[in-house]
Amino acid sequence: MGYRPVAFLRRAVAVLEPPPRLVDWSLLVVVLLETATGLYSFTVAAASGWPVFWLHRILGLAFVALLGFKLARVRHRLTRREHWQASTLVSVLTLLATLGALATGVAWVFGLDIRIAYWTLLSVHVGFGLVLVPLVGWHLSSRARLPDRDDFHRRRTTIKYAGLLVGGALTYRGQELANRVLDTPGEDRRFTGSQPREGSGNGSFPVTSWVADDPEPIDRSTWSLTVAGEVASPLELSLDALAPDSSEEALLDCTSGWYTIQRWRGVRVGDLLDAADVAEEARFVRFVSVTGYRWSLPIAEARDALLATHVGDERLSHGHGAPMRLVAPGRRGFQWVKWIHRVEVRQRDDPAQWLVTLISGFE
Ligand SMILES: Nc1nc2c(c(=O)[nH]1)N[C@H]1C(S)=C(S)[C@@H](COP(=O)(O)O)O[C@H]1N2
Ligand SMILES: [Mo]
Repeated sequence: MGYRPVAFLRRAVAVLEPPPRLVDWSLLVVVLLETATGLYSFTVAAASGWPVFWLHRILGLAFVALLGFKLARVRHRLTRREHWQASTLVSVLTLLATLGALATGVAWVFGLDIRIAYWTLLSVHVGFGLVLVPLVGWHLSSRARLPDRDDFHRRRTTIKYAGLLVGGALTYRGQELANRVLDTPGEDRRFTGSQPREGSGNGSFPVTSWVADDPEPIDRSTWSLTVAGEVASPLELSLDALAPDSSEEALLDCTSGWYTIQRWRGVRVGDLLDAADVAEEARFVRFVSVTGYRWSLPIAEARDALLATHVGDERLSHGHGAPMRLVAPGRRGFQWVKWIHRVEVRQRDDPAQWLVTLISGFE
């Protein structure tokens, strides 16, 4: 007893462990792929996009094995003082960021729902991931050896990597099974990983702003909505001139890791566009916040979207975007622009919006 699991582990390691230099470069490749899939997943709102989340999870778990191989090989450089050098500090920081990213990722899948200061555990995970990229680059620049030809061209190596990925997929399945058996809160996550916020109205879901957007409450008596751009008759409407008579249930899924289903009420964008008489060349509709934050939707999709003044039969609170916010079903939360004061009909898409959402609100 006790001996067998150890022997089994040894054999598993022998089967799965790639040559050392390949382990190092694989760690880099996985960090880059995790960054790419992680960032890309922020834009995915439709259930058909599930593969990117799965890939991110499988690679993350394969990373645990690769890191284990690496640490087993280099641990003396960390534990023996005589091996310490300047680059050891970078190695230790890289290791800490890696462990932080892995631990928060795994804890998130189990449904651990704590906040660290203002941030959800998922946002902390993203933070660790983003600092990891420059750290890994720095770490490699001081230590990297290019792989040898002998490291490639081997069927065995291919089998090892396939084994790592299959192992990652099975481990993730196992973690999901554990969620079900142990009835953890992780079981309620959407395919995006987001956890539910139950209830209806302003108080039932968090106020979330992206980086620095935080305007003063808007004066309802002086606010107006402008509809302009590729239209024959531009509009400027006060709050009293708007009839919030369309309503719809829609799911808001924030990339910081929560979602809520609410009944939203307001003005259908298509009705506004008809009133303004849209030109034939129009292709996109841009929704602009008083803070400068903005997002564009293709015109057909925009027509179906709602400019909400109410949520769950309550008037929108300031934090949730009063007097008017975009409700864009099938889009991630960061595209649901709050505190809207302009709707611009345009011929072209707006790539700069990606940058603007990050920097709006900074003086
Ligand atoms: N103007 C503006 N709109 C915004 C944001 C922002 O920072 N500024 N944050 C977005 C993000 S990240 C999300 S998830 C939703 C959150 O809406 P809520 O604060 O009502 O929950 O609003 C979006 N709309
Ligand atoms: Mo968000």
